[in-house]
Amino acid sequence: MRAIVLSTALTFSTALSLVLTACGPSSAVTDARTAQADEPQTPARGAPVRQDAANKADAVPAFPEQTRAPESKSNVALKVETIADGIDHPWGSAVLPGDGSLLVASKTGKLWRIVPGKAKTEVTGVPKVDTRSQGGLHDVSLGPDFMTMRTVYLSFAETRDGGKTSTSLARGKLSADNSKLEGVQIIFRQEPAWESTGHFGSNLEWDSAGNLYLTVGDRQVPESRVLAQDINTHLGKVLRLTADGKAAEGNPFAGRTDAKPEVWSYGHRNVQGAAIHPGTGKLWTIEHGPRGGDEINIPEAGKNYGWPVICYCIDYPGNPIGEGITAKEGMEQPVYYFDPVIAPGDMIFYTGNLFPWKGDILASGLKTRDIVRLKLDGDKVIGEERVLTDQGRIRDIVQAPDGALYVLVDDAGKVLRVTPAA
Ligand SMILES: [Ca+2]
Repeated sequence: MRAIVLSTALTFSTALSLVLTACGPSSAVTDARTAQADEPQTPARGAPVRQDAANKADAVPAFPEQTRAPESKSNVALKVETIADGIDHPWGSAVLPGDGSLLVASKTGKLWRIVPGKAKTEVTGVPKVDTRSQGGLHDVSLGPDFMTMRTVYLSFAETRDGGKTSTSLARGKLSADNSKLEGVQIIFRQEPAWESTGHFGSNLEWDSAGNLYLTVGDRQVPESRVLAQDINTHLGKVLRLTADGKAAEGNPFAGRTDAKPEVWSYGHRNVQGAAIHPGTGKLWTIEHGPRGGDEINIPEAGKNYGWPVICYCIDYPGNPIGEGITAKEGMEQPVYYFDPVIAPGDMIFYTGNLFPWKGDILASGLKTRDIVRLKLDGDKVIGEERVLTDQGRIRDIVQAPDGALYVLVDDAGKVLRVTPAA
């Protein structure tokens, strides 16, 4: 975009000079030329990773860094080891303290404990999950009290009355031998439940105060997706809950009779990935768009992230979403968007020392079958690279204590340990 803007400005300036020249010698011409010569040269933006046509051909980014950042190659050769296989669509993971082992949730409703170098073992006691379509056991997260109480949280698709479903949240205590969850209770249910098996979200992230962000999708069908704009529902929202599954203190709509107190931010489509920024402590999210419009946002209290009113996307049949607009007063712009989409399963901020990627976002591309590395300058994306491009649909990434990456590959049913090749 910047190159186009510059060339437009140059054309205009040249035309202005010609007009002025046609009117005879003038000091204004000299002044204009001098100013042009003295202007600092904007460094050329490198080519982006994707250079094919966008789905939303008429979209103009709100700022130059909002999409298609220049490719930024780190040229790290990767060593890939399979530490578990035979997992039917692994979805979410959590690293256990101590030995670098992890819990892995699978779409089919099973929870596994993986110890690198050993056979995987099943953790029993998982609540019954609705596995149809996009349902399943989704995320797994250790409670802030895990070291003393061994509390584990699970987000999942639950069958509700009348054939409806919801995103629900359960917690239980992981037994000392890591073989089962005990005393499992469902502590939160998305309302209203909906007759749909799509767009559940759902990612779990803890803030530094011990509150839990749960992302919940718009439930996919036309009748439900408009409710992403209705703060009196849990559809298409980021929710902020206590460790007991109640509305967290200080939530933006607390005390209102026309809003759900659990809502943190709204106007989201289907947020399956989220991470806390290691420097600012703020929540960042990554959500699925339809054709175009995958977004990274920094959801702030009470703010509206636009879906399904604004979007850098078109709908699957090719028609516009709503009025086909990308910006509106009172609605937040994404920090970054992808068109074409990557279909993001999750994101992390890399904080280790093994890779030269400290502070970068690593996002999993289900559709692009890779990891999308985004280099940041503050809140702006300034570079993009695709890594681990030969393993399959990447669902989830988690950082091991030693800085290695554990990567869940959806279609291959594997958990990989990825490190730099020696
Ligand atoms: Ca948005």
